[in-house]
Amino acid sequence: MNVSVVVLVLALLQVVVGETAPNNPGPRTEQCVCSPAIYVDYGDKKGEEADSKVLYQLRTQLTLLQGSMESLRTQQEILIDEVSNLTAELLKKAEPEKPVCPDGYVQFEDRCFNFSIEKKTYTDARSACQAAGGRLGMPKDQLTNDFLTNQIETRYFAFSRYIVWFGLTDEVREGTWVWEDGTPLIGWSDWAQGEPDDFFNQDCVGFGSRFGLKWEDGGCSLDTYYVCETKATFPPVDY
Ligand SMILES: [Ca+2]
Ligand SMILES: [Ca+2]
Repeated sequence: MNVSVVVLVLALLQVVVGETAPNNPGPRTEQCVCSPAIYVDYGDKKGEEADSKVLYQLRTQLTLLQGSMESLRTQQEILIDEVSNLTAELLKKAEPEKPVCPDGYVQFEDRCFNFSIEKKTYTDARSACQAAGGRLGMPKDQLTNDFLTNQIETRYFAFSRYIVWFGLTDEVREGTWVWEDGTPLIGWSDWAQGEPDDFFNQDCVGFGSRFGLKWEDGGCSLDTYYVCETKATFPPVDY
């Protein structure tokens, strides 16, 4: 029996032992599962060396491929995140822009209101509102009036007695009430019981705390709180 035949017999014995003893798999059995195609020749040492070389190369390639796959997975995750961000940005840009209020103002529909911290005469309050780009507030309807009185209740609740000027006066002609935008008071109003009474020439109007924030006329020279309004505007487009 020459050397090649001995090696072949030993190899066959090893395979048989590996198959009949699954609890003790030899290294050969494991290698055969990994890549049986490489065992092309057990006839001599040279063949085994060649097989080991091929196996080594295949394992190296496998490691490289696994690395590439991991890298691709990472890139895929990054791309998914980017797509998600871009989609959100597009959706945001597709939304119709809404008018907004300047800082310090609260919005009601398309109007913005600011409630003073300091007290001023009616004339000075009017000037302050105009200087801020607006005018004294005008509660021309029930909904606007309710919004303003609710705001006032939360802001000035600590004070026992106050008036909050808004933009309505009869200073030009007694008994003819005119809003700050020059339109006459017609239709809906919210005068307190017994008001307006022009008591000692009262020509300016505000929400009166002693009347549950219903309207009262007061002396225009009274220093008290006031409410300004301005229009809500569309924010500048961000290209
Ligand atoms: Ca009057
Ligand atoms: Ca009065």
